[in-house]
Amino acid sequence: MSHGELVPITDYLEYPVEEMKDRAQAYYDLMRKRRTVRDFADREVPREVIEHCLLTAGTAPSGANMQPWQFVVVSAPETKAMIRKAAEEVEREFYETRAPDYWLEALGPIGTNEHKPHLEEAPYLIVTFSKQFTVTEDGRRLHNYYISESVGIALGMLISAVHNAGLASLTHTPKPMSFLRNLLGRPKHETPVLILAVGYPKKDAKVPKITKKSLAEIATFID
Ligand code: IYR
Repeated sequence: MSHGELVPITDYLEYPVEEMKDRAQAYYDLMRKRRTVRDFADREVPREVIEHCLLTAGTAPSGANMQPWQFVVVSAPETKAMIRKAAEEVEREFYETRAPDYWLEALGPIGTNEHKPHLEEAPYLIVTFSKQFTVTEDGRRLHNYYISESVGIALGMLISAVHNAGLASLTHTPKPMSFLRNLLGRPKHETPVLILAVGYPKKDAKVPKITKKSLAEIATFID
Protein backbone atom coordinates (compact mmCIF):
# COMPACT_ATOMS: atom_id res chain seq x y z
CA MET A 1 0.00 0.00 0.00
CA SER A 2 1.57 3.30 -1.03
CA HIS A 3 0.93 6.48 0.89
CA GLY A 4 0.53 9.95 -0.56
CA GLU A 5 2.93 12.72 0.16
CA LEU A 6 2.17 14.80 3.27
CA VAL A 7 3.02 18.52 3.30
CA PRO A 8 2.89 21.12 6.11
CA ILE A 9 -0.45 22.88 6.61
CA THR A 10 0.82 26.32 5.68
CA ASP A 11 -2.61 27.88 5.10
CA TYR A 12 -4.00 27.36 8.61
CA LEU A 13 -4.99 30.65 10.27
CA GLU A 14 -5.38 30.86 14.04
CA TYR A 15 -7.16 33.90 15.51
CA PRO A 16 -6.90 35.23 19.05
CA VAL A 17 -9.81 33.81 21.06
CA GLU A 18 -11.78 37.08 21.14
CA GLU A 19 -11.45 37.45 17.41
CA MET A 20 -12.47 33.83 16.96
CA LYS A 21 -15.68 34.49 18.91
CA ASP A 22 -16.38 37.62 16.90
CA ARG A 23 -15.81 35.80 13.63
CA ALA A 24 -18.06 32.88 14.58
CA GLN A 25 -20.83 35.28 15.54
CA ALA A 26 -20.30 37.49 12.48
CA TYR A 27 -20.56 34.47 10.19
CA TYR A 28 -23.78 33.39 11.90
CA ASP A 29 -25.12 36.95 11.57
CA LEU A 30 -24.32 36.83 7.87
CA MET A 31 -25.78 33.37 7.26
CA ARG A 32 -28.96 33.90 9.29
CA LYS A 33 -29.92 36.56 6.75
CA ARG A 34 -29.98 34.01 3.94
CA ARG A 35 -33.44 33.38 2.59
CA THR A 36 -34.52 31.08 -0.19
CA VAL A 37 -35.95 33.37 -2.83
CA ARG A 38 -38.36 32.46 -5.61
CA ASP A 39 -38.62 35.78 -7.43
CA PHE A 40 -35.55 36.82 -9.34
CA ALA A 41 -34.82 40.21 -10.90
CA ASP A 42 -33.96 40.56 -14.56
CA ARG A 43 -30.43 41.71 -13.74
CA GLU A 44 -27.16 40.41 -14.99
CA VAL A 45 -24.79 38.67 -12.59
CA PRO A 46 -21.05 38.66 -13.39
CA ARG A 47 -20.01 35.19 -14.45
CA GLU A 48 -16.82 35.63 -12.43
CA VAL A 49 -18.91 35.64 -9.22
CA ILE A 50 -20.51 32.34 -10.17
CA GLU A 51 -17.08 30.92 -10.99
CA HIS A 52 -15.71 31.88 -7.57
CA CYS A 53 -18.75 30.41 -5.82
CA LEU A 54 -18.21 27.16 -7.73
CA LEU A 55 -14.52 27.17 -6.82
CA THR A 56 -15.61 27.54 -3.17
CA ALA A 57 -17.96 24.56 -3.55
CA GLY A 58 -15.05 22.65 -5.08
CA THR A 59 -13.02 23.09 -1.88
CA ALA A 60 -15.50 20.85 -0.03
CA PRO A 61 -14.20 17.74 1.67
CA SER A 62 -15.22 14.54 -0.12
CA GLY A 63 -14.81 10.80 0.32
CA ALA A 64 -11.19 9.95 -0.57
CA ASN A 65 -11.04 13.42 -2.16
CA MET A 66 -12.80 12.04 -5.24
CA GLN A 67 -14.87 15.23 -5.63
CA PRO A 68 -17.86 13.35 -7.06
CA TRP A 69 -19.69 16.41 -8.37
CA GLN A 70 -20.24 18.09 -11.70
CA PHE A 71 -21.79 21.54 -11.95
CA VAL A 72 -23.56 22.52 -15.16
CA VAL A 73 -24.06 26.28 -15.27
CA VAL A 74 -26.94 27.31 -17.49
CA SER A 75 -27.45 30.91 -18.56
CA ALA A 76 -28.58 30.27 -22.18
CA PRO A 77 -32.25 31.41 -22.35
CA GLU A 78 -33.26 28.54 -24.67
CA THR A 79 -31.84 25.93 -22.31
CA LYS A 80 -33.44 27.58 -19.29
CA ALA A 81 -36.77 27.57 -21.14
CA MET A 82 -36.41 23.86 -21.90
CA ILE A 83 -35.59 23.11 -18.26
CA ARG A 84 -38.61 25.13 -17.11
CA LYS A 85 -40.95 23.36 -19.51
CA ALA A 86 -39.76 19.89 -18.51
CA ALA A 87 -39.71 20.74 -14.79
CA GLU A 88 -43.23 22.18 -14.88
CA GLU A 89 -44.45 19.01 -16.57
CA VAL A 90 -43.13 16.70 -13.85
CA GLU A 91 -44.13 19.13 -11.12
CA ARG A 92 -47.70 19.42 -12.41
CA GLU A 93 -48.02 15.68 -12.13
CA PHE A 94 -46.40 15.77 -8.69
CA TYR A 95 -48.75 18.40 -7.30
CA GLU A 96 -51.86 17.05 -9.04
CA THR A 97 -51.50 13.31 -8.56
CA ARG A 98 -48.29 11.96 -7.07
CA ALA A 99 -47.81 14.06 -3.93
CA PRO A 100 -49.46 12.55 -0.86
CA ASP A 101 -51.65 14.88 1.23
CA TYR A 102 -49.17 15.08 4.11
CA TRP A 103 -46.52 16.33 1.68
CA LEU A 104 -48.81 18.99 0.21
CA GLU A 105 -49.73 20.03 3.73
CA ALA A 106 -46.05 20.40 4.69
CA LEU A 107 -45.49 22.56 1.62
CA GLY A 108 -48.45 24.82 2.49
CA PRO A 109 -46.43 27.39 4.48
CA ILE A 110 -43.74 27.46 1.76
CA GLY A 111 -46.32 28.23 -0.91
CA THR A 112 -44.79 26.23 -3.76
CA ASN A 113 -46.72 24.98 -6.76
CA GLU A 114 -46.09 23.61 -10.26
CA HIS A 115 -45.32 27.03 -11.74
CA LYS A 116 -41.57 27.58 -11.97
CA PRO A 117 -40.97 30.97 -13.63
CA HIS A 118 -37.70 31.33 -11.69
CA LEU A 119 -36.19 28.67 -13.95
CA GLU A 120 -36.28 31.26 -16.73
CA GLU A 121 -36.03 34.45 -14.70
CA ALA A 122 -32.91 33.65 -12.70
CA PRO A 123 -29.79 34.59 -14.69
CA TYR A 124 -28.07 31.34 -13.71
CA LEU A 125 -29.22 27.81 -13.04
CA ILE A 126 -26.48 25.72 -11.49
CA VAL A 127 -27.44 22.09 -12.02
CA THR A 128 -25.45 19.79 -9.76
CA PHE A 129 -24.86 16.18 -10.70
CA SER A 130 -23.36 13.49 -8.50
CA LYS A 131 -20.97 11.06 -10.19
CA GLN A 132 -21.43 7.38 -9.43
CA PHE A 133 -17.81 6.75 -10.40
CA THR A 134 -14.90 8.74 -11.77
CA VAL A 135 -13.60 8.06 -15.26
CA THR A 136 -9.83 8.55 -15.52
CA GLU A 137 -8.15 10.05 -18.58
CA ASP A 138 -7.19 6.57 -19.76
CA GLY A 139 -10.80 5.37 -19.40
CA ARG A 140 -10.59 3.45 -16.12
CA ARG A 141 -13.42 3.63 -13.60
CA LEU A 142 -12.53 4.69 -10.06
CA HIS A 143 -14.87 4.15 -7.13
CA ASN A 144 -16.38 7.25 -5.52
CA TYR A 145 -17.12 7.29 -1.79
CA TYR A 146 -19.83 8.90 0.35
CA ILE A 147 -21.26 10.45 -2.78
CA SER A 148 -24.44 12.00 -1.42
CA GLU A 149 -22.71 13.29 1.71
CA SER A 150 -19.89 14.82 -0.35
CA VAL A 151 -22.24 16.46 -2.84
CA GLY A 152 -24.48 17.71 -0.02
CA ILE A 153 -21.50 19.36 1.68
CA ALA A 154 -20.36 20.97 -1.59
CA LEU A 155 -23.88 22.29 -2.19
CA GLY A 156 -24.02 23.78 1.31
CA MET A 157 -20.77 25.57 0.64
CA LEU A 158 -22.05 26.76 -2.74
CA ILE A 159 -25.22 28.18 -1.19
CA SER A 160 -23.17 29.98 1.50
CA ALA A 161 -20.78 31.36 -1.10
CA VAL A 162 -23.66 32.69 -3.21
CA HIS A 163 -25.19 34.35 -0.13
CA ASN A 164 -21.83 35.77 0.93
CA ALA A 165 -21.50 37.36 -2.51
CA GLY A 166 -24.83 39.13 -1.97
CA LEU A 167 -26.92 37.05 -4.32
CA ALA A 168 -30.05 35.04 -3.65
CA SER A 169 -30.62 31.41 -4.49
CA LEU A 170 -33.37 28.86 -4.69
CA THR A 171 -32.85 25.16 -4.16
CA HIS A 172 -35.14 23.40 -6.58
CA THR A 173 -35.65 19.66 -6.93
CA PRO A 174 -38.18 18.77 -9.62
CA LYS A 175 -39.35 15.24 -8.94
CA PRO A 176 -38.27 13.11 -10.77
CA MET A 177 -35.37 15.14 -12.10
CA SER A 178 -33.71 12.57 -14.34
CA PHE A 179 -34.81 14.56 -17.45
CA LEU A 180 -31.91 16.91 -16.71
CA ARG A 181 -29.35 14.29 -17.67
CA ASN A 182 -30.49 14.06 -21.30
CA LEU A 183 -31.40 17.69 -21.57
CA LEU A 184 -27.90 18.76 -20.47
CA GLY A 185 -26.06 15.97 -22.27
CA ARG A 186 -24.57 14.32 -19.20
CA PRO A 187 -23.49 10.67 -19.11
CA LYS A 188 -25.53 7.88 -17.49
CA HIS A 189 -23.29 7.61 -14.43
CA GLU A 190 -24.13 11.18 -13.43
CA THR A 191 -27.31 11.78 -11.41
CA PRO A 192 -28.95 15.20 -11.15
CA VAL A 193 -29.24 16.25 -7.51
CA LEU A 194 -30.36 19.87 -7.41
CA ILE A 195 -31.03 22.94 -9.49
CA LEU A 196 -29.77 26.07 -7.76
CA ALA A 197 -31.30 29.18 -9.30
CA VAL A 198 -29.06 32.18 -8.61
CA GLY A 199 -29.58 35.90 -9.10
CA TYR A 200 -30.67 39.15 -7.50
CA PRO A 201 -34.03 39.01 -5.76
CA LYS A 202 -36.82 41.00 -7.40
CA LYS A 203 -37.48 44.34 -5.65
CA ASP A 204 -40.86 43.16 -4.32
CA ALA A 205 -39.77 39.56 -3.64
CA LYS A 206 -41.62 37.96 -0.75
CA VAL A 207 -40.48 35.04 1.38
CA PRO A 208 -42.42 32.60 3.58
CA LYS A 209 -42.90 33.62 7.22
CA ILE A 210 -40.91 30.78 8.74
CA THR A 211 -38.30 30.53 11.49
CA LYS A 212 -35.32 28.32 12.21
CA LYS A 213 -35.08 26.04 15.24
CA SER A 214 -33.21 27.26 18.34
CA LEU A 215 -29.82 25.92 19.35
CA ALA A 216 -31.43 23.89 22.15
CA GLU A 217 -33.66 22.22 19.58
CA ILE A 218 -30.94 21.30 17.10
CA ALA A 219 -27.96 20.55 19.36
CA THR A 220 -27.16 18.52 22.43
CA PHE A 221 -23.95 19.11 24.35
CA ILE A 222 -22.36 16.29 26.32
CA ASP A 223 -19.76 17.97 28.56
N1 IYR B 1 -40.13 19.53 -5.90
C1 IYR B 1 -41.31 20.30 -5.64
C2 IYR B 1 -41.84 20.12 -4.28
C3 IYR B 1 -41.09 20.66 -3.13
C4 IYR B 1 -40.71 19.78 -2.14
C5 IYR B 1 -40.12 20.22 -0.99
I1 IYR B 1 -39.73 18.88 0.46
C6 IYR B 1 -39.85 21.59 -0.82
O1 IYR B 1 -39.27 22.05 0.37
C7 IYR B 1 -40.23 22.49 -1.80
C8 IYR B 1 -40.85 22.00 -2.96
C9 IYR B 1 -41.07 21.76 -6.00
O2 IYR B 1 -39.94 22.17 -6.18
O3 IYR B 1 -42.05 22.52 -6.06
